[in-house]
Amino acid sequence: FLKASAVASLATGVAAVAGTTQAADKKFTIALIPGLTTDAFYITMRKGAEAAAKAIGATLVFQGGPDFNPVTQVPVLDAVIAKKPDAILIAPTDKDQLIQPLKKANDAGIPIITVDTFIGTGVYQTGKGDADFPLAYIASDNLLGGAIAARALAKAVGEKGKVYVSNVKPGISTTDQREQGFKEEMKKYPNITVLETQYNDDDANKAASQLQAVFARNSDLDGVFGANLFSALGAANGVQQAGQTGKIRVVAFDAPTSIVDNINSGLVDLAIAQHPAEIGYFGVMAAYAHLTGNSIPTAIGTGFTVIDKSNVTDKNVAKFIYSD
Ligand code: T6T
Repeated sequence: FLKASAVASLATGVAAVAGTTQAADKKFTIALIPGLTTDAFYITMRKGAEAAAKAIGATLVFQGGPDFNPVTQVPVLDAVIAKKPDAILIAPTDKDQLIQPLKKANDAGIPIITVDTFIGTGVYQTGKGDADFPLAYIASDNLLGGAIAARALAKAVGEKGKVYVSNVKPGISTTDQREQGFKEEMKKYPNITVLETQYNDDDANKAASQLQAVFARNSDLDGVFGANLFSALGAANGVQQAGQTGKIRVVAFDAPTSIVDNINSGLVDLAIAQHPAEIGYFGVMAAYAHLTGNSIPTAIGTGFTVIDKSNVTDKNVAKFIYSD
Protein backbone atom coordinates (compact mmCIF):
# COMPACT_ATOMS: atom_id res chain seq x y z
CA PHE A 1 0.00 0.00 0.00
CA LEU A 2 1.17 3.50 -0.73
CA LYS A 3 0.90 6.05 2.02
CA ALA A 4 -1.29 9.07 1.26
CA SER A 5 1.77 11.36 1.13
CA ALA A 6 3.48 9.05 -1.36
CA VAL A 7 0.37 9.02 -3.53
CA ALA A 8 0.28 12.79 -3.42
CA SER A 9 3.91 13.11 -4.49
CA LEU A 10 3.41 10.50 -7.20
CA ALA A 11 0.47 12.50 -8.50
CA THR A 12 2.56 15.67 -8.49
CA GLY A 13 5.31 13.83 -10.31
CA VAL A 14 2.96 12.63 -13.01
CA ALA A 15 1.39 16.04 -13.40
CA ALA A 16 4.82 17.66 -13.66
CA VAL A 17 5.89 15.30 -16.41
CA ALA A 18 2.67 15.96 -18.24
CA GLY A 19 3.37 19.65 -17.69
CA THR A 20 -0.16 20.44 -16.72
CA THR A 21 -0.15 21.37 -13.03
CA GLN A 22 0.60 25.04 -13.16
CA ALA A 23 -0.46 25.55 -16.75
CA ALA A 24 -4.11 25.46 -15.85
CA ASP A 25 -4.01 28.11 -13.15
CA LYS A 26 -1.18 30.46 -14.08
CA LYS A 27 -0.64 32.76 -17.03
CA PHE A 28 3.11 33.12 -17.39
CA THR A 29 4.94 36.25 -18.48
CA ILE A 30 8.07 35.49 -20.48
CA ALA A 31 10.47 38.27 -21.47
CA LEU A 32 12.53 38.18 -24.66
CA ILE A 33 15.49 40.56 -24.75
CA PRO A 34 17.02 40.63 -28.25
CA GLY A 35 20.50 41.81 -29.24
CA LEU A 36 18.79 44.89 -30.68
CA THR A 37 15.16 45.58 -31.55
CA THR A 38 15.42 46.75 -35.17
CA ASP A 39 17.25 43.75 -36.63
CA ALA A 40 15.20 41.50 -38.97
CA PHE A 41 16.82 38.48 -37.31
CA TYR A 42 15.34 39.35 -33.90
CA ILE A 43 12.07 40.60 -35.40
CA THR A 44 11.68 37.11 -36.86
CA MET A 45 12.71 35.50 -33.57
CA ARG A 46 9.98 37.51 -31.85
CA LYS A 47 7.37 36.10 -34.25
CA GLY A 48 8.31 32.53 -33.33
CA ALA A 49 8.26 33.44 -29.65
CA GLU A 50 4.82 35.07 -30.01
CA ALA A 51 3.47 31.96 -31.74
CA ALA A 52 4.66 29.75 -28.88
CA ALA A 53 3.36 32.20 -26.25
CA LYS A 54 -0.06 32.18 -27.91
CA ALA A 55 -0.12 28.39 -27.96
CA ILE A 56 0.50 28.17 -24.20
CA GLY A 57 -1.53 31.23 -23.20
CA ALA A 58 1.54 33.15 -21.97
CA THR A 59 2.31 36.85 -22.31
CA LEU A 60 5.49 37.68 -24.21
CA VAL A 61 7.30 40.91 -23.39
CA PHE A 62 9.77 41.98 -26.10
CA GLN A 63 12.14 44.65 -24.90
CA GLY A 64 15.62 45.47 -26.15
CA GLY A 65 18.20 48.14 -26.86
CA PRO A 66 18.61 50.30 -29.97
CA ASP A 67 21.99 48.78 -30.87
CA PHE A 68 23.98 45.60 -30.32
CA ASN A 69 25.86 46.73 -27.24
CA PRO A 70 26.04 45.76 -23.54
CA VAL A 71 25.94 49.47 -22.63
CA THR A 72 22.39 49.73 -23.95
CA GLN A 73 21.33 46.12 -23.23
CA VAL A 74 22.18 45.99 -19.50
CA PRO A 75 19.76 48.83 -18.49
CA VAL A 76 17.01 47.07 -20.45
CA LEU A 77 17.81 43.84 -18.62
CA ASP A 78 17.68 45.66 -15.25
CA ALA A 79 14.29 47.14 -16.14
CA VAL A 80 13.00 43.70 -17.13
CA ILE A 81 14.31 42.10 -13.90
CA ALA A 82 12.46 44.79 -11.91
CA LYS A 83 9.20 43.68 -13.53
CA LYS A 84 9.80 40.11 -12.24
CA PRO A 85 8.81 38.07 -15.29
CA ASP A 86 8.48 34.29 -14.85
CA ALA A 87 11.44 33.70 -17.18
CA ILE A 88 13.90 35.68 -19.28
CA LEU A 89 15.07 34.72 -22.75
CA ILE A 90 18.02 36.87 -23.79
CA ALA A 91 20.56 37.18 -26.60
CA PRO A 92 23.54 38.46 -24.57
CA THR A 93 25.51 41.06 -26.56
CA ASP A 94 28.82 40.06 -24.98
CA LYS A 95 30.11 36.71 -23.67
CA ASP A 96 31.65 38.24 -20.53
CA GLN A 97 29.97 41.56 -19.90
CA LEU A 98 26.49 40.06 -19.47
CA ILE A 99 27.53 37.46 -16.87
CA GLN A 100 27.18 39.65 -13.77
CA PRO A 101 24.02 41.48 -14.94
CA LEU A 102 22.38 38.11 -15.67
CA LYS A 103 23.55 36.68 -12.37
CA LYS A 104 21.39 39.36 -10.71
CA ALA A 105 18.35 37.96 -12.48
CA ASN A 106 19.29 34.42 -11.53
CA ASP A 107 19.81 35.47 -7.88
CA ALA A 108 16.34 37.05 -7.99
CA GLY A 109 15.01 33.58 -8.86
CA ILE A 110 14.20 34.32 -12.51
CA PRO A 111 15.09 31.40 -14.82
CA ILE A 112 17.38 32.45 -17.68
CA ILE A 113 17.64 30.90 -21.13
CA THR A 114 20.01 32.39 -23.68
CA VAL A 115 18.91 32.51 -27.29
CA ASP A 116 21.16 33.09 -30.31
CA THR A 117 24.23 34.07 -28.25
CA PHE A 118 25.68 32.68 -25.01
CA ILE A 119 27.61 33.83 -21.94
CA GLY A 120 30.83 32.20 -20.75
CA THR A 121 31.48 29.07 -22.78
CA GLY A 122 27.83 28.43 -23.60
CA VAL A 123 27.97 25.11 -21.75
CA TYR A 124 25.46 25.47 -18.91
CA GLN A 125 24.40 23.65 -15.75
CA THR A 126 27.81 22.07 -15.23
CA GLY A 127 28.31 23.27 -11.67
CA LYS A 128 31.54 24.89 -12.83
CA GLY A 129 32.55 28.48 -13.50
CA ASP A 130 30.57 31.67 -12.99
CA ALA A 131 28.43 31.50 -16.13
CA ASP A 132 26.82 28.08 -16.05
CA PHE A 133 23.57 29.25 -14.44
CA PRO A 134 21.38 29.70 -17.54
CA LEU A 135 19.13 26.70 -18.05
CA ALA A 136 19.62 26.35 -21.78
CA TYR A 137 21.24 27.78 -24.90
CA ILE A 138 19.08 27.75 -28.04
CA ALA A 139 20.80 28.74 -31.26
CA SER A 140 22.28 27.92 -34.64
CA ASP A 141 25.53 25.95 -34.78
CA ASN A 142 27.68 28.96 -35.58
CA LEU A 143 30.96 27.04 -35.96
CA LEU A 144 29.28 24.92 -38.60
CA GLY A 145 27.79 28.02 -40.23
CA GLY A 146 31.26 29.54 -40.54
CA ALA A 147 32.57 26.34 -42.12
CA ILE A 148 29.67 26.29 -44.62
CA ALA A 149 30.52 29.90 -45.52
CA ALA A 150 34.19 29.04 -46.04
CA ARG A 151 33.41 26.15 -48.37
CA ALA A 152 31.00 28.28 -50.37
CA LEU A 153 33.40 31.20 -50.68
CA ALA A 154 36.32 28.89 -51.58
CA LYS A 155 34.21 27.41 -54.36
CA ALA A 156 33.11 30.86 -55.60
CA VAL A 157 36.68 32.15 -55.86
CA GLY A 158 38.01 28.98 -57.54
CA GLU A 159 39.89 27.84 -54.40
CA LYS A 160 42.57 30.49 -54.70
CA GLY A 161 43.15 34.16 -53.95
CA LYS A 162 42.49 36.65 -51.16
CA VAL A 163 39.46 36.92 -48.93
CA TYR A 164 38.57 38.46 -45.56
CA VAL A 165 35.89 38.34 -42.88
CA SER A 166 33.66 41.37 -42.31
CA ASN A 167 32.66 41.00 -38.68
CA VAL A 168 30.93 42.90 -35.85
CA LYS A 169 33.36 43.02 -32.91
CA PRO A 170 35.17 40.47 -30.76
CA GLY A 171 33.33 39.12 -27.71
CA ILE A 172 30.04 38.14 -29.37
CA SER A 173 29.67 34.35 -29.19
CA THR A 174 27.88 33.90 -32.52
CA THR A 175 30.08 36.00 -34.76
CA ASP A 176 33.27 34.87 -32.99
CA GLN A 177 32.33 31.26 -33.67
CA ARG A 178 31.43 31.97 -37.30
CA GLU A 179 34.84 33.52 -37.86
CA GLN A 180 36.52 30.63 -36.06
CA GLY A 181 34.64 28.03 -38.12
CA PHE A 182 35.40 29.95 -41.30
CA LYS A 183 39.14 30.19 -40.59
CA GLU A 184 39.44 26.52 -39.53
CA GLU A 185 37.77 25.39 -42.75
CA MET A 186 39.85 27.76 -44.88
CA LYS A 187 42.99 25.92 -43.69
CA LYS A 188 41.92 23.21 -46.14
CA TYR A 189 42.52 25.66 -49.02
CA PRO A 190 46.27 26.40 -49.07
CA ASN A 191 45.94 28.75 -52.05
CA ILE A 192 43.53 31.07 -50.27
CA THR A 193 44.93 33.84 -48.06
CA VAL A 194 42.59 35.10 -45.35
CA LEU A 195 43.37 38.78 -44.74
CA GLU A 196 42.87 40.55 -41.43
CA THR A 197 39.27 40.69 -40.14
CA GLN A 198 37.53 44.06 -40.39
CA TYR A 199 35.27 44.97 -37.44
CA ASN A 200 32.31 47.23 -38.22
CA ASP A 201 30.42 47.51 -34.87
CA ASP A 202 27.27 46.20 -36.60
CA ASP A 203 27.25 49.24 -38.89
CA ALA A 204 26.61 48.38 -42.55
CA ASN A 205 27.99 51.74 -43.74
CA LYS A 206 31.24 51.05 -41.94
CA ALA A 207 31.38 47.57 -43.47
CA ALA A 208 30.90 49.10 -46.94
CA SER A 209 33.75 51.62 -46.46
CA GLN A 210 35.98 48.89 -45.08
CA LEU A 211 35.36 46.77 -48.18
CA GLN A 212 36.51 49.63 -50.35
CA ALA A 213 39.55 50.27 -48.15
CA VAL A 214 40.59 46.60 -48.25
CA PHE A 215 40.12 46.61 -52.04
CA ALA A 216 42.21 49.80 -52.31
CA ARG A 217 45.06 48.00 -50.51
CA ASN A 218 44.47 44.67 -52.34
CA SER A 219 43.43 45.16 -55.95
CA ASP A 220 43.41 41.35 -56.25
CA LEU A 221 40.78 40.89 -53.52
CA ASP A 222 38.57 37.92 -54.47
CA GLY A 223 35.97 37.54 -51.78
CA VAL A 224 34.43 38.49 -48.49
CA PHE A 225 32.45 36.63 -45.83
CA GLY A 226 29.89 38.88 -44.11
CA ALA A 227 29.54 37.22 -40.70
CA ASN A 228 26.13 38.69 -39.85
CA LEU A 229 23.31 40.64 -41.46
CA PHE A 230 24.85 44.14 -41.30
CA SER A 231 28.38 42.94 -42.10
CA ALA A 232 27.10 41.09 -45.15
CA LEU A 233 24.78 43.82 -46.43
CA GLY A 234 27.48 46.43 -45.94
CA ALA A 235 30.21 44.35 -47.59
CA ALA A 236 27.89 43.68 -50.55
CA ASN A 237 27.12 47.40 -50.88
CA GLY A 238 30.85 48.10 -50.78
CA VAL A 239 31.45 45.63 -53.62
CA GLN A 240 28.72 47.28 -55.67
CA GLN A 241 30.02 50.81 -54.97
CA ALA A 242 33.51 49.66 -56.03
CA GLY A 243 32.03 48.40 -59.33
CA GLN A 244 33.17 44.86 -58.52
CA THR A 245 29.85 42.99 -58.64
CA GLY A 246 30.56 39.35 -59.53
CA LYS A 247 34.32 39.95 -59.32
CA ILE A 248 34.61 40.22 -55.55
CA ARG A 249 32.43 37.35 -54.39
CA VAL A 250 30.22 37.69 -51.33
CA VAL A 251 28.97 35.00 -48.97
CA ALA A 252 26.43 36.33 -46.47
CA PHE A 253 25.33 35.13 -43.06
CA ASP A 254 21.63 35.90 -42.44
CA ALA A 255 18.78 36.43 -44.88
CA PRO A 256 16.93 39.76 -44.71
CA THR A 257 14.50 40.50 -47.56
CA SER A 258 17.10 42.60 -49.41
CA ILE A 259 19.28 39.51 -49.79
CA VAL A 260 16.92 38.16 -52.46
CA ASP A 261 17.66 41.09 -54.80
CA ASN A 262 21.36 40.77 -54.08
CA ILE A 263 21.32 37.07 -54.94
CA ASN A 264 19.27 37.66 -58.09
CA SER A 265 21.60 40.43 -59.27
CA GLY A 266 24.69 38.29 -58.67
CA LEU A 267 26.07 40.64 -56.01
CA VAL A 268 25.81 37.93 -53.34
CA ASP A 269 26.62 34.30 -54.16
CA LEU A 270 24.87 32.71 -51.27
CA ALA A 271 23.15 33.49 -47.98
CA ILE A 272 23.11 31.27 -44.95
CA ALA A 273 19.69 31.78 -43.39
CA GLN A 274 19.37 30.98 -39.72
CA HIS A 275 16.01 29.88 -38.33
CA PRO A 276 15.34 32.67 -35.82
CA ALA A 277 11.60 31.96 -35.54
CA GLU A 278 12.47 28.44 -34.44
CA ILE A 279 14.91 29.83 -31.84
CA GLY A 280 12.17 32.08 -30.43
CA TYR A 281 9.59 29.30 -30.48
CA PHE A 282 11.76 26.79 -28.67
CA GLY A 283 12.94 29.49 -26.26
CA VAL A 284 9.40 30.09 -25.05
CA MET A 285 8.54 26.38 -25.03
CA ALA A 286 11.67 25.52 -23.04
CA ALA A 287 10.82 28.23 -20.49
CA TYR A 288 7.28 26.89 -20.25
CA ALA A 289 8.49 23.33 -19.81
CA HIS A 290 10.75 24.46 -16.97
CA LEU A 291 8.06 26.58 -15.35
CA THR A 292 5.66 23.64 -15.33
CA GLY A 293 8.14 21.35 -13.63
CA ASN A 294 9.72 19.56 -16.55
CA SER A 295 13.44 19.16 -17.15
CA ILE A 296 14.80 20.71 -20.32
CA PRO A 297 17.89 20.06 -22.46
CA THR A 298 20.78 22.47 -21.75
CA ALA A 299 21.32 23.03 -25.48
CA ILE A 300 18.95 23.08 -28.43
CA GLY A 301 20.41 23.50 -31.91
CA THR A 302 18.39 24.97 -34.76
CA GLY A 303 19.18 24.64 -38.44
CA PHE A 304 20.22 26.62 -41.49
CA THR A 305 18.85 27.02 -44.98
CA VAL A 306 21.41 27.88 -47.62
CA ILE A 307 19.90 30.21 -50.22
CA ASP A 308 21.38 30.82 -53.67
CA LYS A 309 20.21 31.60 -57.21
CA SER A 310 19.13 28.00 -57.80
CA ASN A 311 16.58 27.85 -54.98
CA VAL A 312 15.68 31.44 -54.04
CA THR A 313 12.23 31.20 -55.65
CA ASP A 314 11.37 27.86 -54.01
CA LYS A 315 8.67 28.58 -51.41
CA ASN A 316 10.12 26.03 -48.98
CA VAL A 317 13.34 28.03 -49.07
CA ALA A 318 11.89 31.53 -49.33
CA LYS A 319 9.94 30.97 -46.10
CA PHE A 320 13.26 31.29 -44.26
CA ILE A 321 13.81 34.86 -45.49
CA TYR A 322 13.51 37.02 -42.37
CA SER A 323 10.52 39.26 -41.59
CA ASP A 324 11.08 43.02 -41.64
O1 T6T B 1 23.43 37.14 -37.06
C1 T6T B 1 22.43 37.58 -36.18
C2 T6T B 1 22.70 37.01 -34.82
O2 T6T B 1 22.81 35.61 -34.91
C3 T6T B 1 24.00 37.60 -34.27
O3 T6T B 1 24.20 37.15 -32.95
C4 T6T B 1 23.99 39.10 -34.31
O4 T6T B 1 23.67 39.55 -35.61
C5 T6T B 1 22.43 39.09 -36.12
O5 T6T B 1 21.40 39.54 -35.30
C6 T6T B 1 22.19 39.69 -37.51
O6 T6T B 1 22.25 41.07 -37.49
